[in-house]
Amino acid sequence: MGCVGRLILGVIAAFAALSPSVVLAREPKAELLETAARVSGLDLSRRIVANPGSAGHDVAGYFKVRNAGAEDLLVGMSCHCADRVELHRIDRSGARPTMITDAAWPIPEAGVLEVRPGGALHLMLMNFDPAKSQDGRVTLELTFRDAGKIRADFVLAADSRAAWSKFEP
Ligand SMILES: [Cu+2]
Repeated sequence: MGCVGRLILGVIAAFAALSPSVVLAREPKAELLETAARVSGLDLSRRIVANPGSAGHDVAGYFKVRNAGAEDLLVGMSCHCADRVELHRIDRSGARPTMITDAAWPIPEAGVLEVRPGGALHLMLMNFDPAKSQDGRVTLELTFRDAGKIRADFVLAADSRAAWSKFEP
């Protein structure tokens, strides 16, 4: 094979090697989008807000807290993107499901609080305004009884179940 033939094969191989990474670059995995959010022994991950696409809706948010330390309590959340952020629990004990606003959620000692799509718990961002997002994220402030306050980015997701499952197990 001549020099030119080898060169052409080399170019083809380079493109073949390159194209999958180009496709991946267009669809980054969710965990790559997520920056670390830690305070004391608490680690916040899978931070998602459902994106309604327009303003004026009450939208759900989800996240996971890993606790390496003693029991703590999530006592409040806020966002400049919403009138207020409530801790909602779906009560299915009656004839039809109702939403209850909790005052706080416990974070068990050396345990996990998982607020996941399809579960009993969700955040509710009242009168959410997606125009307040930046780079597809909004910043929420969480207040823990012992660990104090932490600000964390939440990724806006059109499909929060799909976004949740994109994260590492
Ligand atoms: Cu709700």
